[in-house]
Amino acid sequence: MNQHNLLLFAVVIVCCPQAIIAESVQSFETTSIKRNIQSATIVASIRHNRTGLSVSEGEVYQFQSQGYWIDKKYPSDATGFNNPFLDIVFGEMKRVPNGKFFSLICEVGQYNREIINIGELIETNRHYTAKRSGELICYANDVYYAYCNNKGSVDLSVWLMN
Ligand SMILES: [Ca+2]
Repeated sequence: MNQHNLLLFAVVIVCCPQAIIAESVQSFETTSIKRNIQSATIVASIRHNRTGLSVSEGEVYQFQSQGYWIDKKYPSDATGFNNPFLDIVFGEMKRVPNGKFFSLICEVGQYNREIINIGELIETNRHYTAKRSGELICYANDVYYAYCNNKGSVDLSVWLMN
């Protein structure tokens, strides 16, 4: 961690003390995504939103979203927002650095690093072919220690294409 990031980390800890509390992911029933639409709510202030919905390797999925969420004073939908100042100062510290701020991101399973930029898929109207099987665990793309000023939620809808 360089000096700039160390200072940022200190500021965030002072402003967001709950950021240092570890979140545990409890065991949870999941269901496979089917051809009919299934939905889950993704809360902006939660770093790991369990959806209870699981993808299967090799299957093709389509995503849509509804609703708005807010990063401090910047509203966006699930496709996220661009802000030149935030991108310069904090862009590299986002959990998915090459994704937009507040783009909806899902990981497949708790411990692997299969990351789906759902916001970008929705924005570009593309499908997703699952590279592995597991539950979708989702979040707004933000700096890991900066979730305390997040508000709102988006609803993610997903269905099986093939
Ligand atoms: Ca934030």
